[in-house]
Amino acid sequence: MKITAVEAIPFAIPYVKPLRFASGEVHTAAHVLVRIHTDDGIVGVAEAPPRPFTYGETQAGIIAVIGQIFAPQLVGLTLLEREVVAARLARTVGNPTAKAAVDMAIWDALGRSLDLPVGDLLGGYTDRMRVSHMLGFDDPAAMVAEAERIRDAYGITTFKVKVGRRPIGLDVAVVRALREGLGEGIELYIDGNRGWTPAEAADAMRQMADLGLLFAEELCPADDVLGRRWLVRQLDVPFIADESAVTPADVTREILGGSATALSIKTARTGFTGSQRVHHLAEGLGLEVVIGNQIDGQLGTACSVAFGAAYPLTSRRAGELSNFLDMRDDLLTEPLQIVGGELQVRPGAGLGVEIDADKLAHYRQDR
Ligand code: MUC
Ligand code: MG
Repeated sequence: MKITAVEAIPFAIPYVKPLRFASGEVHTAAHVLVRIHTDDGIVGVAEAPPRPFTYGETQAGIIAVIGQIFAPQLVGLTLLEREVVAARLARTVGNPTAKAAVDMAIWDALGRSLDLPVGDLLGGYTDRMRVSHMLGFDDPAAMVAEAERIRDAYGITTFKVKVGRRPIGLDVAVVRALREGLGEGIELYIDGNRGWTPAEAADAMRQMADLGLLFAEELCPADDVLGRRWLVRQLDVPFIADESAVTPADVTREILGGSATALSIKTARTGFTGSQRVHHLAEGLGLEVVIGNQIDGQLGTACSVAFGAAYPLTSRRAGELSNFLDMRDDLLTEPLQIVGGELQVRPGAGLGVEIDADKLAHYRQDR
């Protein structure tokens, strides 16, 4: 079970329609496929989605840090030495999605070596999750039409609405149109990606007070600690920390400081090992948790659902597991299927997925 090589392969798959939100937009899934090879011939996989506007990582930077810094530190370790891996990766600051992909590819390789699903190794609570779909910026009619299409095609009834940075009246009109168009039976929450000031956020939340929001997520800049505390104190729905609470230490600071009351856990940035730490902390603190999406492809989504389904806390709420629906294609031999509003965990060893060699050859950017 010794690690012999760590590969970082750039690939790019276009989106059918771009996703736009307050801190950026995504037109192409220009991600990095990470492959961990062992001396038994096992190969574990995971993907890193660069999000320069959130973490400062780029595709070239992820490839460089894995190739130049992480790979030499990991070759020779066994798949069971995951805490040694975590400690070595932690010597380098930042680079969350690069570290997460390395960690998850090691878990995948471990599961394949033991012939056990990763979800069972993590916690084995359930085999599926309800799915929440993210609606990017558009006008109200287009966002309602998109939500109806997603509900009718996949049975999804939970929607996260992107807000912030554009006129508040437009965001409020979108949420109102969704509630009126899709009815009381759907769950709605908003994500501002740091796009409002605390006063703007308070105003917007007042205007949406009758719309039955489930949560509000990262409405204003994380650095505005006092403003966020002021905002959170006046809200009557949980306030989710996303970009502002990536590590367990961030979680402690945000929650105990009163500037958030719930958490987004994204395996794309904390892997399985770090996400376990955040999960256990959230459980101890009694927080609501949502499995978030770093605008992942199907491989990243397979990781999210494997982790989310592993625990009662993370599988309780609908997880954000559907961004891949906006991509033109993907890398897996068997595409993930959302049916009846749910995504099942793949049953096979490791993550239970295989990379399609022809698709990888077509989309990889290094050959
Ligand atoms: C989200 O929940 O914010 C958009 C930016 C990012 O970092 O993640 C996505 C989704
Ligand atoms: Mg968010």
